Amino acid sequence: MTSETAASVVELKQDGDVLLVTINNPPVNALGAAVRQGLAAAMEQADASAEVKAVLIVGQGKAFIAGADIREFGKPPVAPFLPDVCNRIEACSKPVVAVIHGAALGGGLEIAMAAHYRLALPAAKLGLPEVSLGLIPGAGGTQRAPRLMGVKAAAELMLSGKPLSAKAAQAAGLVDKLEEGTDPVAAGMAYIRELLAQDAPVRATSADQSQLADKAAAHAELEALRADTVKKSRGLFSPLKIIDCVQAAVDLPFAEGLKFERVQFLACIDSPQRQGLIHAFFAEKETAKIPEAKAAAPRHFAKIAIIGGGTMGAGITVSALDAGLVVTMIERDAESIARGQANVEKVYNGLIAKGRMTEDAKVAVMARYTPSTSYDDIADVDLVIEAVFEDLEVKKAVFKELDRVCKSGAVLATNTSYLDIDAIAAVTSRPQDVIGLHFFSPANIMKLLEIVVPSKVAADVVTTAFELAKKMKKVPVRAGVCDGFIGNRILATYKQAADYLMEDGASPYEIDEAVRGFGFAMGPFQVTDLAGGDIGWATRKRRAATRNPKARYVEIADRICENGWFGQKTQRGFYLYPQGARVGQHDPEVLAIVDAERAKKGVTARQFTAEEIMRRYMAAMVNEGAKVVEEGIALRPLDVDVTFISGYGFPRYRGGPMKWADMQGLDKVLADIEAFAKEDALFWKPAPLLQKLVAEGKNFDSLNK
Ligand code: 3H9
Repeated sequence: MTSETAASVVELKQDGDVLLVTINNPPVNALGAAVRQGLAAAMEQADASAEVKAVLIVGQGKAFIAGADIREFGKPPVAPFLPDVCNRIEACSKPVVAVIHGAALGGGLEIAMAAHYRLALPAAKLGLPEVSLGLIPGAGGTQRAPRLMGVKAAAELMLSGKPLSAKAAQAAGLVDKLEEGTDPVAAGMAYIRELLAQDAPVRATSADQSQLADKAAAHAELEALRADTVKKSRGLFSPLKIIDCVQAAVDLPFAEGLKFERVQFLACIDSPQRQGLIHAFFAEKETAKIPEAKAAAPRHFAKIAIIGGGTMGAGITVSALDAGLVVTMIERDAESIARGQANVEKVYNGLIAKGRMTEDAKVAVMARYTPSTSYDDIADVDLVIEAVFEDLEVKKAVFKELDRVCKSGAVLATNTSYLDIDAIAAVTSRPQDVIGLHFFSPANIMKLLEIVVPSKVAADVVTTAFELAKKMKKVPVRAGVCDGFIGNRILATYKQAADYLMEDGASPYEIDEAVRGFGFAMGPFQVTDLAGGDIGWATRKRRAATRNPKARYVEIADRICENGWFGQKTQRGFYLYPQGARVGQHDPEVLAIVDAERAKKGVTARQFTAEEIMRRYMAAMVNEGAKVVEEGIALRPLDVDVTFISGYGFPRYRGGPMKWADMQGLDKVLADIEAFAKEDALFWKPAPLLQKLVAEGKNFDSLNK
C-alpha cells in the first residue's frame, strides 16, 4: 500500500463558483484507490456546496489520466470501485467538465465520458487500450463509448486499442470542443463560463440513446466486426468480449449493460492472458533500466554512418533517417552503393504507393542521406553502425578502417547476430568505444534491438546505444557476449529440440502446427524456409569442427540443403512453394528424407501430441533462458521475455518464455526436463538456476524485482 491519501492526489480548490478538481498522482495520474476516493469525495463536496455551480476535472503533469492503476490488477480490489466512481461523477447535480490536455486512456477516458462535457487541447490522446492488456474497458467504457460515438467507431476504438488525436476524437463525437493551448485550467474555466452563461444542463451520457436507436444497423455492424475479429484476434480472449459488451449496450438498459460489462471485465482479470500481457507491458519498460544508466549520460550523436547497404544496412538506414539522424552510407563500389540507396528508396516508395508518405516528405528525408564509397567521408560522424557480411574477418577489416578514420569518441557499433564482439573490438585501438547492436530483419520494422555489451566498453557508450534505441523507437534489451547473445542462443537450443522431435517421430508439419497452435505466427521449419535454409547450413558446417562429438546431431536439414532446397527462395525447403507461393505445401519427398534418416539412426518413430511437442519445445527454451540469466547474458528473466516477444514472434499474451514457465509452475517445467534427461542427459541438463529456484520455492519473477 502506498501512503497516498485522497487529499494528496486529488486537490480540490474553490475558484469562484467552480470546484477545481486536480488529479496529481505522478507519473501519469493512474486511478489508484486514493484517486478514486478523492474523485468521489469531490462530487460529494460539489453536491453539498450551494456555492459550487460547476466542476472542472483536470490532470496535473503531462497526462490527464492514464487509466486504472495497472499494478493493482490481480490484487484484492479496494473500494470505491472505478465503475461506481464514474457513475458518481455522472450523477453529480452540477455540470462536470473534463479537460483533456494529454493522455486520457482506459479508465481515464471512462472518467471523461462520465463527465457531462469534454474539452480537448491539441496534445490530447483519447483511447481505450485495455485490449492490449488482455482486458476490456471496465468502468462503463463499453456502454458509454457507443452512446457517444456510435457502435462501430466505439467498438473499433476498443478493438484497436489505439488512441485518437484531439481532432479525431472531436470528429468521432467523443469530445464536445477543441481549444488551442496547453493550460487545461485556463481553457476549462473559459469553457465553464460559456456553459454557465448558456445555462447548460447536466447531461448524462448513459441516458443518451440517440446513437443506439437503429438496432438493426447496430447488429449488422457488430456481426461484421465479430467475423473480422474472430479471424484477426488469434487466440486472444478479450476482443470478442468487447463486442459482446457493445452488443449489450445496444440491447440492454444502461444499468444492465454495466452489470454485463463487469462480469466480462472480471473474467478478463482472471485470465492468464491478462497476466501475460501486463507482464509484457511492464517488462518492456524495465529493459531500459540498466546498470550503466546511473553511471553515465549518453554521448551526443546526430551524424551517423552505416557501413553496408544490403537488406540489413538499408533497414537500419531507414530507421536512422526516421529517427531524424543524418546518415552517410558506405559501400565498397559505385554499383553496391547505388544498390544500397535503391534499397532505402524502395522502402519509402512502398510507403508512397500505399499513400502513407508524400513525395515531398521522401525528398526531405533523403536530404539527410549521403551515399559514399570512401571511409574518409565519415571522419566526423558521431556513431557508426557496421552492417556488412556476417563474417568475423570481414568485420575485423571494417573495424580497422573505422579505427583509422573515425574521430576520437565516436561510437563504433557492429550489427552482428552471434559473432564475438570482444574479438572485433580488439582489432581497434579503442575497444571502449565498440559495442554490438543486433537489429532484426526487416530492421526498419522489427522492434527488438539487442544491445550487446562487450567486456571493455565504456558505460557512456552503452547508454548512447540505449538512447539510439529510444530515438529509433526500438525495444532495447541489454545482452552479454556469447554465441548468439540472448535470442539466437536460446533459439538454437529450442530449434535443436524441434529437430530431435522430428527425428523421433513428429513430422516438421506437426511441429509447426503445434507451435502455431501455441500462438507463434510461424513454426520453426517455416521460419527456416523463410530465412533461407542455406544460412543455418553454412553455420552448421562452420561449427562442425567444434561440435561436441557426444552431442546428438540431426542431419535431416543438411540432407534437404544438399538438394539445393533452401526454402521459399528456391521454391522448396521443408515445404513446397510452387510458383513462388508464400504458403508452403507439405512435401512427401521431405517426409521420405525424414524416414530415411530415422532408419539410418535406427529410430522407431513415436507419436507426439501437440501438447507433448510444446512441452519439449518450451522446456528447451526455458532451460536455456535460465542459463542465459544465470550467466549474466541477460540481466533478468524479463529481458529474455521481451527479447522473445519483440523479436521472435513469441505470443505476447503468454508474457514471454520465463513468465510462461512461472505460470506453469517451475517445478513442473523442471520435472519435464528431468524426465527428458533420461533420454539425453547432455542436451536436457537442467539449468542450476532453475533447480535452485524450485528448491527455494521461488519463481523467475522473483529475480525481476
Ligand atoms: C484500465 O484503465 C481499466 C479500466 O477500463 C477499468 C478498471 C476497472 N498504471 O509509459 P511511460 C507507469 S486499464 C500504473 O514510461 P510515457 C509506467 O509503468 C489501463 N502505472 O510514460 C512508468 O513507470 P516507471 C489502461 C502506469 O510518457 C510510468 O508510469 N491504460 C500506468 O512514455 C511512465 O510511463 C493504459 O493501458 C498505469 N495505467 O507514456 C495506459 N501507465 O516510471 C498505459 C503508466 O516506473 N500507459 N504507468 O517505469 C501508457 O500507455 C503510457 O504510460 C502513457 C505515458 C501513454 C500514459
